Amino acid sequence: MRNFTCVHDAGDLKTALEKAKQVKENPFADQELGKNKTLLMIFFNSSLRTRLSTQKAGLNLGMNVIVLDVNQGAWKLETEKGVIMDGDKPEHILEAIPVMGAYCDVIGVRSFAQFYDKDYDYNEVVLNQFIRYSGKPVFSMEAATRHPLQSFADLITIEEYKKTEKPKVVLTWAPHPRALPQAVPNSFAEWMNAAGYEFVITHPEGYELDEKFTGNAIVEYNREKAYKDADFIYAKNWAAYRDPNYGKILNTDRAWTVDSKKMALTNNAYFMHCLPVRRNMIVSDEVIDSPQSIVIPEAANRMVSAQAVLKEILQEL
Ligand code: AN0
Ligand code: CP
Repeated sequence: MRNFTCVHDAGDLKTALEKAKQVKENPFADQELGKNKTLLMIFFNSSLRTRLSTQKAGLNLGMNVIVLDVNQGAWKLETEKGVIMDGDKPEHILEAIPVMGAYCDVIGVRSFAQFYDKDYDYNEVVLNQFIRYSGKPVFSMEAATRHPLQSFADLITIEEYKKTEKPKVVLTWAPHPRALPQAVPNSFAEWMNAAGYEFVITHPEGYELDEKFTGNAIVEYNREKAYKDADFIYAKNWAAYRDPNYGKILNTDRAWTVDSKKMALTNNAYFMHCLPVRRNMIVSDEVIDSPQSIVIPEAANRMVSAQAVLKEILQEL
């Protein structure tokens, strides 16, 4: 594997899952693989899980790890090409990226959608610049349109908990006070489609995602119908994708909060969320505190997905 930005980079999912299982069972088996190799993690946005789990994954593989929060202590970076740099940004990403590449062997990048310009976001300008100019393998730690390490961990988790070969997995939109990117739901849809599960998406009108990611997924506007007989309920907020409302909040109706009443419609479904989660907005305390909530093992699997991906990248260095 050279770069890891989407489900296609993971190759055959059965094989990827098998390899992830080996990593989980024996996390220190490949300590030599990363010896004298440096992982550089670049954050343009906040993180708890991605930062810690990816760092731990690198350490498990014997790597050295450097973390840079671009917005804390580094020079402010200009990302637009061709601008006259007379503003508040002293350095251009066109120099910063190859410099970063010179100091490491593998680069992880977190760069969320900014919601100023849909094309800029959906063309993954920042991530692609790292791929183009760093000279090093690059993996996404949540970019503008996808969060593949999260989706891979979600897939691992569903495989661990599922009781039938093709479980019914339901992605439900849920309310949130701030406009959040579509990266997690886009990516989740892409991975669930690739896994071949029965996959249903439910959201209020106006929250349709890019069909490039949702593919043939069933979009069910009737929430109760969507929940019926679900084996997994995966909650997430996202801002509107479609024009003219790209990046806008259209709805904050707490009727969409995942609660016990709605969970009662399911096939005793497990509750999942990528975290961080706002309690009693996205999900009621009762549901997230119930035995059906698997958000903690889901987050723990972020270490597994990160290590499985880093291992593949290291093997091709
Ligand atoms: C981010 C998002 O929704 O994309 C990160 C999730 C992993 N969430 C927030 O900013 C709250
Ligand atoms: N799920 C996830 O990526 O969490 P962080 O934003 O804390 O990394």
